[in-house]
Amino acid sequence: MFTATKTLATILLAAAATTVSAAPTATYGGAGKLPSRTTGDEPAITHTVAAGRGGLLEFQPFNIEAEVGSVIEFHFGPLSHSVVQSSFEEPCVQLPGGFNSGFNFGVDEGQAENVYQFTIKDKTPIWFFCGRAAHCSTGMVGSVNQVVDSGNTIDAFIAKARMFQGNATLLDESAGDVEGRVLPNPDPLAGF
Ligand SMILES: *[C@@H]1O[C@H](CO)[C@@H](O)[C@H](O)[C@H]1NC(C)=O
Ligand SMILES: [Cu+2]
Repeated sequence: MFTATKTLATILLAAAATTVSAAPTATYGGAGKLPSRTTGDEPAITHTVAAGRGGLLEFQPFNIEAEVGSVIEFHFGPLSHSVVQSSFEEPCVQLPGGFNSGFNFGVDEGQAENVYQFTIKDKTPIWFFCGRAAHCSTGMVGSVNQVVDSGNTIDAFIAKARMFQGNATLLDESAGDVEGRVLPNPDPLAGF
């Protein structure tokens, strides 16, 4: 009895160890791993997105369905990430006039002290990527309000990003921050 229990525990430990050792390897996508947290009442719902949670090169969630008037709020994990608006066609290139959070969210562990937000003004799809080096080309991208029927889906966008070679293309900082804003992190101890 004792032996059998011990064996089972050993198996479980081995399984857990496998899971842990796999974590630092970039697991792209992350569907369902961290559902968008929503707080507040309409129309002031806030959708929280984690950038680089657990050292992964991904946004969680990477696809958000958001009503007009709701807020998308990015929390930044270890390493240094950013969030930059692109077109659907060029996932790793900043859209002229699009938002760019800049790189002021670096942190060694936990979450950066500030978050980056923008408000959804209409249902036009928003495509975004991490501007750090080649993170975008590994699939560190996301969308708000993809249009499934158009073929411009988040899956197609991720595939395009991964075909891209090299570092992201950013415009001058002055060209960014069109819609976005930096605020103190309201929940720096949660979730990372
Ligand atoms: C890409 O970015 C990395 C990190 O900033 C840098 O070391 C490297 O030189 C860049 N590569 C090119 C081709 O610009
Ligand atoms: Cu990144």
